[in-house]
Amino acid sequence: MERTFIILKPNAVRRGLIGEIVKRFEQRGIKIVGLKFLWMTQEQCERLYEPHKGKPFYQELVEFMMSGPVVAIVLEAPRVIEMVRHIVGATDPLKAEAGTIRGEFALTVTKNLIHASDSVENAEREMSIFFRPDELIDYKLDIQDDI
Ligand code: YYY
Ligand code: MG
Repeated sequence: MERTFIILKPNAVRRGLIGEIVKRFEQRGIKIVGLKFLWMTQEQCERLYEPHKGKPFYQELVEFMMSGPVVAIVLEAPRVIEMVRHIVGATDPLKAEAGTIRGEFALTVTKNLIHASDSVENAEREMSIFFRPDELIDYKLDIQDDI
């Protein structure tokens, strides 16, 4: 079983889209194993986006991510990293397919509503910035045998 890490960005919270976005993962049968509402610190933000340090969009991205509270979530399912990125859509909302989160609700690259890990290594690294191991909850979904 694989795990991934997502963040509902500050504009997703401000626009009242938490339920709409979380619903899409739940209805797919993906299990929530960690969930937190928080305002990112500079340190958390710099660690999360460490791979992007020095890129032209970095400063704007960091400022935006700290402009309000976010929802940090750890999800679990088979091949969940790829599955979640598929549900989220392309980084640039202009290129995101209709039916994806970004393809339906986002307008610009910076404010593309949601972060999702892109590899097993990054998922582990990113979730460890926001969750202690004991904050990830082990339980069974009712639908486990049905999806
Ligand atoms: O993984 P994903 O979020 O789809 O894109 P990344 O290439 O990892 O970039 C992270 C984040 O940076 C992106 O969600 C918005 C922002 N960004 C940007 O503002 N402008 C770009 N040209 C590329 C990325
Ligand atoms: Mg990325």
